[in-house]
Amino acid sequence: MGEVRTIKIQENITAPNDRRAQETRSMLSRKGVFFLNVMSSPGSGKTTLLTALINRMKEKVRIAEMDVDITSTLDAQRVADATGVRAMQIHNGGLCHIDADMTARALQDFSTDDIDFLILENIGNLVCPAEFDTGAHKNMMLLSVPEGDDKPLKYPLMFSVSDIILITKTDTAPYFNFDVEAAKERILQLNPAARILCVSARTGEGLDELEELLMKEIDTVKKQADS
Ligand SMILES: Nc1nc2c(ncn2[C@@H]2O[C@H](COP(=O)(O)OP(=O)(O)OP(=O)(O)O)[C@@H](O)[C@H]2O)c(=O)[nH]1
Ligand SMILES: [Mg+2]
Ligand SMILES: [Zn+2]
Repeated sequence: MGEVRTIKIQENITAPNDRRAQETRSMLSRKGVFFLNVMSSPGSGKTTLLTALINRMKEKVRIAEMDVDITSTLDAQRVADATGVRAMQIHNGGLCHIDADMTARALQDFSTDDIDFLILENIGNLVCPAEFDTGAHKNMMLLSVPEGDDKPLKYPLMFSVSDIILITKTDTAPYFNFDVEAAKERILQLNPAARILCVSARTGEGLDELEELLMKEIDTVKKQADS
């Protein structure tokens, strides 16, 4: 079994979130660590996709993962067992999101000296996590086919703050009336700069493209740190 530590972090509501987030981003930029925050509703497939992605990328770059959950250690354990990379479970005291201060305090206990790529699996929620900058360089979100193509209309903030938007579980398309073009149009109306990819952790569709996109981000942060 992979080893997983757990840290309990309660929210400090007085911390000015954006300043704290910027401090984390600058600290990681100086070290050349690309930090990706991954969000979606519960069960969209974050852990499954990240596990597949880490296994494809772990020989090329050094990766660590943090998972946020209310009480369980299931996701960090799943990632540690399935990939062998260093994983941390953050228990956030029952909140439905994680903010910059909680992320920063978790990082005090989780070394980022020996990695190139830090992933945060945020808590499953399409509303709150979008309101808090965690200090990540980029936000990535998943919209799975079973959830429906209307979600950009119902949860616009999440789609607006995400740089990379994955339409996932595309292997289930035959069973759902998910209109990919309509979803893309709705997303681009909210967020014209969004990179939208269709992926499936089951079939591997789109994972080459996603890996390539993330490798570019990792390279960019690394080059800026070296210069
Ligand atoms: N068909 C199909 N099922 C998938 C895919 N990705 C994930 N799943 C399934 O979706 C379910 C939820 O996946 P998880 O990876 O646990 O989802 P999550 O977003 O991490 O869930 P929370 O952490 O609870 O928010 C599991 O039964 C997965 O096997 C996919 O691409 N295709
Ligand atoms: Mg998960
Ligand atoms: Zn919340």
